[in-house]
Amino acid sequence: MKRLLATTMILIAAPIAAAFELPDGWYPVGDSGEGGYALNVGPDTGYEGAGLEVYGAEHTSGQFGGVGQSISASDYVGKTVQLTAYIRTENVDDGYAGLWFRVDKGKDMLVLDNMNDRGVTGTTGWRSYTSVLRVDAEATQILFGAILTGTGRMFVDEFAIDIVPDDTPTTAAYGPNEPKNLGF
Ligand SMILES: [Ca+2]
Repeated sequence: MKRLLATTMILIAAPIAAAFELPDGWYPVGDSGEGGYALNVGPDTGYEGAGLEVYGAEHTSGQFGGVGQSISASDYVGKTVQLTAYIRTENVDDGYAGLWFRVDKGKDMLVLDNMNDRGVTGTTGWRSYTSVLRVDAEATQILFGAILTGTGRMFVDEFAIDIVPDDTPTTAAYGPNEPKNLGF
């Protein structure tokens, strides 16, 4: 009887002790996980059905948590590419919620947009956000996801990556097209 009880307890305890697993393709970034930002996919926490929740109540500036995914750049080289996702926030303070979108060549980062110039703060309803980057002809990898810095709760859902017309304004700082004040 004692032995049976012990076995039953292990069976009950196992799912609680098991680490939360993100859906295939996604990985945690920054200070996510034990002792850091909590990640959870709820069946009805998304813009449509399931969505990701990132919770950082105990955290302060300088820390961030969230998710990422990496894909080959091969289908996107030489193109202008738009990342879209829906974000909702609750009490985001001392930081922001946003998408992150990055293009790499091998181990080198070519360009990054992490929405630090236009992040979502406070409590907001579902809204679509975009990030637009040019994918260099020599790019090898595209990385994207969502992050929360500071405190509060972010919900994110329905990511999409689309090739857009080349005249679509980008959201990363490549610098101005024309030089300025060359003669002072
Ligand atoms: Ca969803």
